[in-house]
Amino acid sequence: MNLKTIGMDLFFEEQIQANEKVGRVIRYAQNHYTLATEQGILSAELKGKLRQEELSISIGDFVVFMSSEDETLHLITRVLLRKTALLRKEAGTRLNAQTVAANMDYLFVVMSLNEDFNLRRLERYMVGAWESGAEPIVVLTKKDLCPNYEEKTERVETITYGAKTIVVSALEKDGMEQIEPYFQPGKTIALIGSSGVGKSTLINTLIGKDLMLTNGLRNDDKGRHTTTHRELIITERGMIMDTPGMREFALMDADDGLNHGFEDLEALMKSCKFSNCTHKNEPGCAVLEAIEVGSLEIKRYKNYQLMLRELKYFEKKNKHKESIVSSKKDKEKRKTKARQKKWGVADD
Ligand SMILES: Nc1nc2c(ncn2[C@@H]2O[C@H](COP(=O)(O)OP(=O)(O)O)[C@@H](O)[C@H]2O)c(=O)[nH]1
Ligand SMILES: [Mg+2]
Ligand SMILES: [Zn+2]
Repeated sequence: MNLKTIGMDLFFEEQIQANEKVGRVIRYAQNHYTLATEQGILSAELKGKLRQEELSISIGDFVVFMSSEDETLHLITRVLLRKTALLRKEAGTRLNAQTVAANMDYLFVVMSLNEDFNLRRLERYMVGAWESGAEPIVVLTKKDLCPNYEEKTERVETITYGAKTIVVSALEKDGMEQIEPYFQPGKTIALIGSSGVGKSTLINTLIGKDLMLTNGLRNDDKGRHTTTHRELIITERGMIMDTPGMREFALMDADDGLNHGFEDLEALMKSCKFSNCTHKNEPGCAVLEAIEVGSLEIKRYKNYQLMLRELKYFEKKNKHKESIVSSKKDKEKRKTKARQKKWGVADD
């Protein structure tokens, strides 16, 4: 397998030595990581030291590995710094971060136009998506079930600044050509969205094969928990991965994402008359004015406040958590790298 096909580029090349072997995690089950490598598909385990560090390796990660002399055993020794990562708070825990997907170039935020349609949930997903560092694209599905899809698309576009919106029916292969600009050789797409919105169907239609199990009933828009087969699918045409079905998307450490997802609101808050405006009852409050004239939906503002509180609470509780610290470090390094690239400064 050509390393370019699996997404290897300068960002990762700079992190490895000439004699090191590198692979990309495409699947994980019971402590075994399936790697796509130059030598083909291999099954690898974590080196003991990494296991002790409880390092979380995600599908999409690039790793360095070594092999036994007879090439039958493979051990992952190192995980490369991530280009992008989608994090969420692990379900059922208060404090743990879980990497949902790593090193995707594009993040498709998938929502169906009928049952699942929920702007507040979309806002939440968008915050996580912006935070990931990948380019978010809103994908509205099941167009065939929604006669007023145009009106709904317009409503979506009022809350998803800077992200492109695509409307499709994967079942009827309608609008799929809009996905082509993102499904490109060496590029990775990751999908997030509630279960039942049509992620697996979209993947199957895109790659032209029934690789993913979908909820078998046609036109049943209440499908749930149908993904049993989660993996990074690699083709010569492009790569795509699903994420675990999630009932809720709990944010963590997503202040940049919040700023980006609510650019409109942040700009408003800066233009209030008083710099310490609490946007409750002050004269000259740009937020209250916008709500009054109808250019800002109060529900959007409330959702923003909710997420802000959530992140603040989380930050306080997590001050000393290693998992967050390391993901923060990752992020800072990424940012420095991006800056260096921008200003043409040589990397160390
Ligand atoms: N009518 C219609 N149904 C769809 C479409 N996409 C998916 N579905 C149906 O929605 C259900 C859930 O789809 P699935 O792809 O398994 O959703 P996932 O949980 O997000 O992976 C299945 O019954 C699909 O057949 C679509 O574009 N139109
Ligand atoms: Mg699925
Ligand atoms: Zn104000």
